[in-house]
Amino acid sequence: MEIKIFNFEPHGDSRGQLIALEENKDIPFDIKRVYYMYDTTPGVARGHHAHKHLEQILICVHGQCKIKLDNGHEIEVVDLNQPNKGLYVANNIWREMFDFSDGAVLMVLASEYYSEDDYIRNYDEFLKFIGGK
Ligand code: T46
Repeated sequence: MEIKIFNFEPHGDSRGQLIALEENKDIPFDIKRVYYMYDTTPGVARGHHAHKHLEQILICVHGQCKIKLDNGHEIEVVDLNQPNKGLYVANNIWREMFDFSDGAVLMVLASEYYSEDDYIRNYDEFLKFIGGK
């Protein structure tokens, strides 16, 4: 499976680092929504679903976590461990986020507004959905 990682350019100086992300430049879509998760309970995994249309970029802006991506044929696990590293997650990919470090903040830039209709939350339905494409 092709994994797309973006290495964003920090604007660093003696004060520290700053990263700026612009839609359709640094991020390959219109950014309609931003959300982030924090205070994650130790040991839990989140996600366990796919999206019919949504595209996203995941950035662990503090701490680290792992992302498992499954296209129905192959599984890859990506470490998100730097605030300048963005993982592109396309539609039709089953995803899981796990191994959150203490204090980790996972920020997500999304191409669509929130819509429960876009979720596929059952793995067998996901396999049927991509099989039917
Ligand atoms: C994804 C992964 C990476 C909203 O009301 N608006 C929102 O924009 C989002 C993302 C969630 N919610 C509500 C829906 C649930 O009641 O927040 C609650 C938790 O959402 P969920 O269980 O879907 O969260 P995760 O961490 O399992 O998955 C999230 C995104 O939902 C999903 O699109 O790709 O992060």
